Amino acid sequence: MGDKNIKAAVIMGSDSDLSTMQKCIDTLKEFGIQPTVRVISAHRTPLEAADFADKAKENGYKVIIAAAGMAAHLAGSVAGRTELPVIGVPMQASEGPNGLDALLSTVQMPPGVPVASMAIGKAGAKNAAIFAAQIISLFDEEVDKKLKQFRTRQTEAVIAKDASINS
Ligand code: RP5
Repeated sequence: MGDKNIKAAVIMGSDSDLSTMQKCIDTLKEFGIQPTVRVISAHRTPLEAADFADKAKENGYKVIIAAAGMAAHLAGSVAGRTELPVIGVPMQASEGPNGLDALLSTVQMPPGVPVASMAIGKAGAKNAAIFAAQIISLFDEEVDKKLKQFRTRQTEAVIAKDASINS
């Protein structure tokens, strides 16, 4: 592994997270970022998770997006093994706590090892991609341009809706 042109990795604890994380992958592609996508679990494949984290920087990634549900330790365990920025996306995998379990597991990192935690589910998946693009835009002009265009389109769409409601 290690295509130096691939700047972002999207990892998730289970293939059952993919339907939610597809929003993240699609949004990254809209910004011209082709991510590596992997199913890696902090609990079920801990050695693979450690190996991925240990080699992520030398493999050329600039940012890692890690999604997991229930006791969501993936983002945190990866963050503990790399200096790369790690964005966590809590998945709504359990029936009881509705993703609150994953949110708290993702966001409540001990001081010294931060994870940028997004919202639960699809909103978090989309925002993770935008946040990753914001990081990459600091050194990639094409992504920066696409990010500005996205913001303009988003603003114009809301203004148009406001105008149509009042017309
Ligand atoms: C987590 O457990 C995964 O990220 C997933 O959200 C949840 C349930 O996994 P499956 O039982 O659907 O594989 O590790």
